[in-house]
Amino acid sequence: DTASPQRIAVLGAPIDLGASVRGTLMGPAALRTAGLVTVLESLGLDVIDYGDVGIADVAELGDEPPAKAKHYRQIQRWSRVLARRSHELAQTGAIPVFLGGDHSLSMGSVNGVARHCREVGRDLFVLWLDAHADYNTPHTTITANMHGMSAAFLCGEPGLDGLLGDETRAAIAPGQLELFGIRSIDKAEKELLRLRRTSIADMRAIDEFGVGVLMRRIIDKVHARNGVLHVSFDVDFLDPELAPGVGTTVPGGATYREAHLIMEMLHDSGLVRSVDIVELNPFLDERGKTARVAVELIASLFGQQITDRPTPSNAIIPD
Ligand code: 5AB
Ligand code: MN
Ligand code: MN
Ligand code: MN
Repeated sequence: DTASPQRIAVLGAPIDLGASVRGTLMGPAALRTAGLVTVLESLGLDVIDYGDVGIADVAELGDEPPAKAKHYRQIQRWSRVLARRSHELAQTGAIPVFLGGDHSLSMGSVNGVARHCREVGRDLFVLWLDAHADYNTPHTTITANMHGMSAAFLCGEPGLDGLLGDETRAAIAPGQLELFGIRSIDKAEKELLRLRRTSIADMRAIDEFGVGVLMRRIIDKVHARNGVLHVSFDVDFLDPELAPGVGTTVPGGATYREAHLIMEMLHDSGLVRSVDIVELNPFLDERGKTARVAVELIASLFGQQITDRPTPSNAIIPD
């Protein structure tokens, strides 16, 4: 639409204490090694890599940690610094791309983006591509792992209310969360999701209707509300055959072709304003396979196409 190239702001968050399996802290390095920045540049985008964020300078707060939230203090420091950086990056007009790191990083990244959206009066919708719903709270969790709580936290569920301290918590309405690719939900988590009437495209729905129809529905809804999209891409969304480099594999995930179609449709929608790539565990990967697939998918999300169509036939031109 404009003459100046789209700007992308890459920020790594080497965090792995939110998960039970160590190793996602190597995720940002693996994604860079797999060529993330050069691939985006080759698409004509203006990429600034801000390196990795750290928590060394983030003070500890004095709130009472919840009984069931492992490494609460550390995750709190990550969330606080990420919420602040994410808000700053969104304000620059660039598209922030957060490299994880386990999925607890979204508590900070999405919060910052949501705060910015609130300030500019746009509704933020969050597309959660994941095998899991991540809709546990410290009350419902059976593992106490905080990477299973991020979506619930973002929807304002109780139990982690002191997490950001004085940082403005910007919750999204449960109706602005779109869970997609889900195939593993805990019992209490399922009840909470039912209570909130959360939109869930589980693998059964994907098998029955196909990703094209389900994605079109989400894209149309966001357009109709004049909203924008954050894509939180947990690589365990993909089938473990395709993406073995994750700590929480669940069989029966998205295929190579389904994942590419999703990314291409998201690009054509023009709605995506921010992205997380999370849960890549290079320690468990097979010769960089998962990192490479993740980079390919991000390239599709930012406009790489099999054939170079100057104007995609199904493009939706945002007003
Ligand atoms: B992931 C589980 N529901 O709460 C829990 O990988 C798994 O970010 C959460 O999606 C998986 O610990 C978190 C059993
Ligand atoms: Mn997740
Ligand atoms: Mn997951
Ligand atoms: Mn995981």
